Amino acid sequence: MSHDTLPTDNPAVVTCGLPYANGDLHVGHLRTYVVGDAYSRALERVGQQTAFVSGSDMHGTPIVVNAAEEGVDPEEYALEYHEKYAETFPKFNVAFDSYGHTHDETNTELTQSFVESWIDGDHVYEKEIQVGYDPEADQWLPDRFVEGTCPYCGEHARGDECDEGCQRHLEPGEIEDPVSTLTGNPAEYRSRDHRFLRLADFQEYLQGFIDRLEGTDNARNQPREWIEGELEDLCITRDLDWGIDYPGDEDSEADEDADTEEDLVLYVWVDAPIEYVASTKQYTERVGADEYDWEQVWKVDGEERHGTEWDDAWTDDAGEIIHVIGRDIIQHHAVFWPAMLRGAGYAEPRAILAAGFVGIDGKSLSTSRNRAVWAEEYLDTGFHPDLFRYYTISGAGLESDVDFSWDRFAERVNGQLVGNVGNFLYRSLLFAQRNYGGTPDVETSDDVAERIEDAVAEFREAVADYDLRTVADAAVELADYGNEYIQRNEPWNLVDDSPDEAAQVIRDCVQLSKAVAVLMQPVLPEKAQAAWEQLGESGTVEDAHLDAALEAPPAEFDEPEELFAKVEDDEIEALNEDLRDRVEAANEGDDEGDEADDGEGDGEASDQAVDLEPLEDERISFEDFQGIDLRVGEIESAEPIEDSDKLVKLQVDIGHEVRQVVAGIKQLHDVDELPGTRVVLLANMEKAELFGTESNGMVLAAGDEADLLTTHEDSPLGTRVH
Ligand code: B3M
Ligand code: ZN
Repeated sequence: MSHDTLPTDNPAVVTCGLPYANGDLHVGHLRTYVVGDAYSRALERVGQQTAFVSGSDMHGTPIVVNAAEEGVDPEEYALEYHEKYAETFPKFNVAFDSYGHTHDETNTELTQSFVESWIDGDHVYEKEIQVGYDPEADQWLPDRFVEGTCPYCGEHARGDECDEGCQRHLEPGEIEDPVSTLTGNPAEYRSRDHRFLRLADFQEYLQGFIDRLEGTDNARNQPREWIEGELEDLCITRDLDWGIDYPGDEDSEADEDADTEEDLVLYVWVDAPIEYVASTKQYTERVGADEYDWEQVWKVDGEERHGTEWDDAWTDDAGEIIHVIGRDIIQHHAVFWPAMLRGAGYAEPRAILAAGFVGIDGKSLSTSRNRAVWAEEYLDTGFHPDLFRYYTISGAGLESDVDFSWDRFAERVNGQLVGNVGNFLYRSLLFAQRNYGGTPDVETSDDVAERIEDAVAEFREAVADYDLRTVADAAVELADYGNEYIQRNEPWNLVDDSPDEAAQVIRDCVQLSKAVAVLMQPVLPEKAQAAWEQLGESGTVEDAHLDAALEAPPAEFDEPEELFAKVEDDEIEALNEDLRDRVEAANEGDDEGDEADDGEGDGEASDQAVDLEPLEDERISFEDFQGIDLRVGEIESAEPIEDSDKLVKLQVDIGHEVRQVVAGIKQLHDVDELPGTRVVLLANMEKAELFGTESNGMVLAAGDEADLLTTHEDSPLGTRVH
C-alpha cells in the first residue's frame, strides 16, 4: 500500500468479514456488508480502481456442531448457507465482485501455500499441549466444543473466544473450568501435538504496522495492548476432520477414511482471512489480469517477499487493502492476519474499519432466541433495500454500537429521504419538465456551482477519511440546500414576470439534482440510478465520474416520479408489535437462565447496545486527574428555572459548604424528588451564569437520560472521589 491519500494509482481491494455459513443473515451481519459495499462504491466514485470481495466461512466448530445436529455432512450444510448468502447479498445491493467460500480449491491451495511459506521461513514449530477431551463422547474438544471461564477477565467464554467479556481470542487449553458442550461433563485435558505460528517473530513488525494502520480508531487502539505485551503464539491446527488439511501432514492423508484422533486440520482462522486473497484471485481469473491483477494488490511488486528482502519499499508497491469487519474480530485482523501475511511474503492491509454491534432494545441479537430482525424479513416488508442501507450507514458513526429500531428507520427515511432528497428532486424535475421540457438552456449560477463543488470536496475528503456517514450526508445536505434554495427563490412566482430568473433557478435546481444523484450513489445505488434516468441521462450513474456532478444534464427528459415512498405509521406499528412480542419471548428465555446466544460469533452485541461514543484516544496523566476535584454531595433543594425547558437550580451540600448548581436535568427527573439524592459534584468547575443564575459546580450524570451518579455507602458529604 501507499501512504498517499486515497484515491491512489494502485488497485484497491475492499473486503468484508466472512459470514460463517451456519444460519440466516440478520441486520447485525448486514451492517458490515452494506458498509463495505457502499465504501467500495465510494472509492470507485473518487476514481480508485477497486475490487469488492468476500466469501462464506465454511469451516470451524460452529458449523460442525450445527451440521451434526441436523444429521448432515458439514460440507453439504455449509454449502446450502453459502448459496443462500450469495443470493441474499445482491438483494441489498451488496454487489461483490467476487464471492467465494473457504472450502473451494483456490482457497485450499492458497492456504496451504501460506502455511508452507511459514514453515519454510521457520515460523512454525510443533509443541505438545493440553487439549480438552470428552471421555464419554470419546472426542477431542476444539474451540466451541468447550466452554468455561476466561482466564483474562473471568467472564463466561467459548473455547476460542471471550465473547461475553474482553473479546480476546483464547488459545487451546487456556480456558478455565472447561466443560464439554457435547455432554455437559467437565472436560479432561490430554496431551496432544499441535503446530504453532510463532507470533513473536513478528512483534516488532506489528508495532510498526499498527502505527501505519488507517481506518477506525478502535482497530488501532485495542490491539496496541496485545502487541506491546508478550505475544502468544497462535495454534494453527485442530483435532477435527472438517477443514483444510495441514499441508504435507501424512497422518491426515492416511487417515482420510476414518475419524481417528489423528486428523489435524488448520484452525478456521488460518484459512478464513486467506479467502480475502483467494476471492480476489478468483476475480482476476474472471475478468483477466489486464483489468484487475490480484497479485499487484496482495504482493509487493507483484512478487512474494521473504526474510531480508523486506525493505522500505515494502509498503509502497502493493495495493490498498481495506478490511471491513465487526469489532469482535479486531484482534484477528490487526494482529494475527498481518503476521500471517508478512510470514508468507504478502503485502499488508492499509486500513481496518471495525463496526460496532447491532442490538435490539438494548440487548444483543440472538439467532437461537430469535431476537433479531432477519434479512429475509426486511425484504418481505417491501421497503426498498436502499432505505435499509441509508438507515444503517447514516444513523450512527461506524464505531458505535447501535440499536435497530423501526421507529428510527421510519424517522430517517421519512425525514431525510422522502422529505428532503425525494422532495427536492421531484419538485425540481417536475417544474423543469413542465416548463422547459427538461434542463433550461442557461449555465448553472456560480453560487450553486460552488456549493456543488464544496459537496464534492466534502465527499472526497470523507472517502479518504473512511467516514462513510459523512459520505451519506454530503448528498442529503446538498438536497437540503436545494430545498432551501428553491423555497427562497420561488420560481413558480417568477415564470411569468421574470422568465430569465425562473430559468436560472430551475437550471440550478436541475444541476443540484444531478449532483445529488451522483453523490448518493454509493449509499443508495438503485435510487441514484432511478434519479439518473429521470434526468434523461444515458449509461449508468455508477460509471459516471464524480465530476459529472457539475456537467449539464440532457436538455430533455420525461416527467419524473417520486423517488421514495413514505413509510406509513401503520406499517411501522405492525412491525414494532411483531418485534416487541419476539423480543419479550427472547428476554423471557434469557431470564430462565439457560445459556444465552448461539455461538455463531457474528458480531453480535454482548452487552447493552446503545449509541456509544467511542473511547477517547488521548490518555491523561494521574496528575491531570488529581486536578479534578470531585466530591460527594447531597441535593438539599431543587427548583425549576423559569423560561428554561431543561434547567434546574440545585443547592448541593458538599460538607464544607452548600453549592448552588444549575443542571440541565429538568425534563429527565421529577424535580420534587431530587432533594435528598446523593450526587457526585465537580467542585472546581469554572463558575458560569445560566439564565441569570450562577452555577458553582457541576453534578455528574450519565448519558442522555442524565442518570445521576451517586455513592452506595455512607461516605460523609464532602468526601473526595478518587
Ligand atoms: N467467519 C465470523 C466472525 O467471527 C468469521 C469472520 C471471518 S473473517 C476472515 O465474525
Ligand atoms: Zn475475557
